[in-house]
Amino acid sequence: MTPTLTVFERSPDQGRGLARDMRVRWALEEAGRTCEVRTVGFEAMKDPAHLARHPFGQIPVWEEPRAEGPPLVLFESGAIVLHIARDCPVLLPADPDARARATAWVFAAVDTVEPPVFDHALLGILDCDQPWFEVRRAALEAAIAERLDRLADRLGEGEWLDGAFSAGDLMMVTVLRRLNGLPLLADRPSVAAYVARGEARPAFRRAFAAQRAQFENAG
Ligand code: GTB
Repeated sequence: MTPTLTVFERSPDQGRGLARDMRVRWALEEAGRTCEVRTVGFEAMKDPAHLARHPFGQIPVWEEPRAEGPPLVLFESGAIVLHIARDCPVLLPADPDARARATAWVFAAVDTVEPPVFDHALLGILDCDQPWFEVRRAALEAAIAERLDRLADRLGEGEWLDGAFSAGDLMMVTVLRRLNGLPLLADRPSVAAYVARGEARPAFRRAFAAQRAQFENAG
């Protein structure tokens, strides 16, 4: 019984793999699993049928059929990635302490690093004409710089945040990819190299190609 992942019908990121289904697609590839893809348009995201799957009318949504009873329906990309990771030692190691630390990095990605990074991206799209734009941009860039400096400290000479690659790295790389091309990232070569290492993984490349093909086929 194949699970279903619901994604944007036509992602506003133009196939750059920045929407939050990308992290789920990548986790699936790392785990050697497949899924059906269901697409949803912007209007349909707020229809009762989609709201029944996702309380906030967003993507991604994960649906996993059960032999008996209703399917498991999950929202929140971090929760979906952790669910997929449960049975995948590449994403969550067997050692309980290493597993707990990898989980902490998943939360760090979505709760500590993603907010200023995403707000910075939204600011550039929505608020360029606001009189307070420059002040807000400076504040967000300072917040992002601080997070990146601490990540650089933690990475040191290492390849990944806590020894072997894990779901924590997968989530962190998907968050930091939004900074590709910006001095904020380029000025921190060890963090930029960390992002590039994630993007070079075969599983990332397969997931990226799949979402790009879907975007192109959507016309
Ligand atoms: N915390 C939730 C999670 O991690 O799953 C956040 C989910 C979320 O924000 N989903 C967005 C969504 O459904 C898509 S990913 N938005 C529609 C809505 O809220 O009505 C966010 C996103 C959107 C667009 C780009 N882009 O164009 O680059 C990147 C990321």
